[in-house]
Amino acid sequence: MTDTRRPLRIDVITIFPEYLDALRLALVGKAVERGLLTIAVHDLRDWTHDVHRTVDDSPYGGGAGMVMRPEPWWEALGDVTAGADQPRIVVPTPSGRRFDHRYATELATASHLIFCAGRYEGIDQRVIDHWATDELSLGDYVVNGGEVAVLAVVEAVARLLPGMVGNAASVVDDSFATGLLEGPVYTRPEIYGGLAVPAVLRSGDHAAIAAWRREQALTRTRQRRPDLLPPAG
Ligand code: JD8
Repeated sequence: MTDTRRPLRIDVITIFPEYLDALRLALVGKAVERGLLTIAVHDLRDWTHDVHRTVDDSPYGGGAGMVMRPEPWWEALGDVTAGADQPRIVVPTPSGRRFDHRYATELATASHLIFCAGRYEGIDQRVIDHWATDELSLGDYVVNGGEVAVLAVVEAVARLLPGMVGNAASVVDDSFATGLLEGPVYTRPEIYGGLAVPAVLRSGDHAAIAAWRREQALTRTRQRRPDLLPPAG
């Protein structure tokens, strides 16, 4: 089916634009080539006006580290949003809404996503208060900047776009789309390291294979992520 939707537009603002080079590779890179989405990466320092291209300053109230100055973000977001139609402006932060499959499906319905990848101790709160529609957390741990969250979110959102993944079934079968973890997968050779591929997978009995795969996913989910299963009873 031809997808008549306009391509999802993604803008990323960062002081490490090369960090996002990975988005040119693999499925996301191919999707950009196919026009399913556009990705523009912007160097925040292009909106500074001093010889040192300064993006940070000491925190009011003292404390360790530096805070990202509001001015470059304000000017960058003013330019990137110019003419845009209600973009979702997503700021990765440890204090954000936990990113998960449901959140990915929400973001995949947007026509324009702008990611603000912060560094240091974070971005001046006034930028977030005025511009951000979303504060998003990759998980309950701390990393050194927002770029890795942008990579993960763009990967997760892009695979949900119509036409992105060749075999549409593989997306609906994704772990968190089904509520279960992925089961084991195997390929040739039939025996390797003295270990054989489960016979059912070589049986050609598609009903038995489907049943086996579901049981494996259920068992793995019970053992590793019981929180994903509905409460018993
Ligand atoms: C954005 C700066 C580093 C965070 C002082 C360490 C997301 N799940 C997540 N963990 N950490 C982040 C994240 C960390 C960031 C920035 C996202 C910008 N830092 C700061 C506060 C404490 N350093 C994240 N999504």
